[in-house]
Amino acid sequence: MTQTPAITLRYFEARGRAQPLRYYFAARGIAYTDERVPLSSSGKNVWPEMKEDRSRVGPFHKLPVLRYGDRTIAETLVIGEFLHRALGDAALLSDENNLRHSMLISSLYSDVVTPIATVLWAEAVYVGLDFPAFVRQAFGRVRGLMGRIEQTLAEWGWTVSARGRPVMIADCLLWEELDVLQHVFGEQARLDELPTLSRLYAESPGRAVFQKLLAARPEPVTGRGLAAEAEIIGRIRTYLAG
Ligand SMILES: N[C@@H](CCC(=O)N[C@@H](CS)C(=O)NCC(=O)O)C(=O)O
Repeated sequence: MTQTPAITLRYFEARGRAQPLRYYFAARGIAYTDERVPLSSSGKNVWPEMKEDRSRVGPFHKLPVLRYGDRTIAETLVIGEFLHRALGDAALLSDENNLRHSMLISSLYSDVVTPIATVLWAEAVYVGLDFPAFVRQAFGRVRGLMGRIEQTLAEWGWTVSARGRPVMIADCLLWEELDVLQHVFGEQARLDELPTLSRLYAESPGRAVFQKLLAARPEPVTGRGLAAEAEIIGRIRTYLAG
């Protein structure tokens, strides 16, 4: 097992921005404390008070926050980049492959994670929104990008290179987004039409660990809570089928 200082990952009781980091620690056998802050929908609304405690929520008063020994690191992308270097992954990749790793993370985070979360939150945020039209538009963009990622990962030979090295942050984020895509958009995600991504999803070296973690703690993708999110997802699928 890799020797590290004490690690705590603090995030809400949701998959959200932290789930790929949870997968990463589990797949790599890295001991850490998975501190999950209850969502307000659970009835225990501890966040407003915690949010004022900079020692726990970091410089921007948001989560996730990583404690790594005596260091506090905020911002999801920065946490991922920090772990990639601190745990020796960057040293295992060539300059070119480090760039590819970062590019894939950046694209998935900005153009897949964020739009899907925005769709799930949209009705609460934008009063009077034409939600079905918004869903179709957002889904079209995300699905289009997945086609581009399919082509790029095939060109990069990602499936083969991923088999020859430890599970890295980009692998965890990619698997999570492929899972979330299907969870939210159902069969409309049409993953079967994307052979490289289908294969990466089915044969990712971390898959068994990721699935075990998900099954152990079924949680919503966003902070809306399981019940509210399930209802929204049901409607999203209806709009896309119509
Ligand atoms: N730019 C930050 C955004 C973090 C963020 O917005 N976190 C949300 C949860 S996903 C949060 O802490 N929300 C509570 C709040 O803002 O009060 C990142 O990428 O990590």
